[in-house]
Amino acid sequence: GDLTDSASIMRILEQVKPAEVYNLAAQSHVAVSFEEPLHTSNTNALGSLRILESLRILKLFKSKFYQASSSEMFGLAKKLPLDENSHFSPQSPYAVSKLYSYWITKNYRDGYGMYACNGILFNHESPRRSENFVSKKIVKGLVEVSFKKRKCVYLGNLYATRDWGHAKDYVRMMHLILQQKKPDDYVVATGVEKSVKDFVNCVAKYLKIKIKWTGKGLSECAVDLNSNQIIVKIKKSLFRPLEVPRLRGNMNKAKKVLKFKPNYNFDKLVKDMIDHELKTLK
Ligand code: F7E
Repeated sequence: GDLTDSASIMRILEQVKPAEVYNLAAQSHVAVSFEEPLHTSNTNALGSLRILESLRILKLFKSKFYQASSSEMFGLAKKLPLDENSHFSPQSPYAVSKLYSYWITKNYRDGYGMYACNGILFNHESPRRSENFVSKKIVKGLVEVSFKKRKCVYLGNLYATRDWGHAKDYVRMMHLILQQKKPDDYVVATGVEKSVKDFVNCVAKYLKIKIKWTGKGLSECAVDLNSNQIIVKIKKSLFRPLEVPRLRGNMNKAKKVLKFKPNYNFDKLVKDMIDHELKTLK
């Protein structure tokens, strides 16, 4: 189906009569949402409404609904860590569109008694992540540098921090969210905050590339101390019109109710992504 096409959604739901619906469809790239705000809103915001409204029209009140809400909705957070009661302050068309879906999901739950939940997931990565997201870009880029297949990786804001978890852990949580007696909303995070620069340092360490950072602002770069080559450079066009400077979640509710026990921490996540990249390259 296509979330911008109500009829296709309606037809599928009528045929399948699903026990559970996981709405993971989206234009999910924050930077792209500044270039394509209408497409992003149509898919991410109205797309969720199209599913919910189809379920209601078809009287599929037994179908449970999961909405992929995002930590981006918190945006310019005043106080960290962020939990289910934290204030929202979206900083991109992407975040605004996700906030619409967050509220409409709650609205259908409260108004029509539907089993509809929001998983407010912080960044979750895996070897399957595409290269236009920073985690994969760094891993793939530095692996290629270490095999001399590439000279340099270009990045934007090195100082943004994110709470990075593994997609495998988070998908288990999505499922658990729909297995509870009552529908509810949950933050899923690790509670650990790392910067983009920390990510680069961690990948370099695993690949045994000794780097030294020099310069400031747009001139900041990482030099490989072995080859004396610059392997990370900053590119102005990779900065966003608005940035979310820091994100860190508090997953106490998920821990308590869903018994959230992640198998991966930051280091294990990075290692998993590197191992996959090395295997692919070899
Ligand atoms: O950026 C900075 C960038 O694009 C992370 C999506 O899954 O998680 C993801 O959104 C940070 C930002 O992910 C580059 O400015 C620096 O501060 O990997 P990202 P995101 O924007 O955090 C949330 C939870 C979602 O819901 C989204 O769907 O890294 N950054 N240099 C860069 N980012 C990119 N992409 N490329 C760079 O060169």
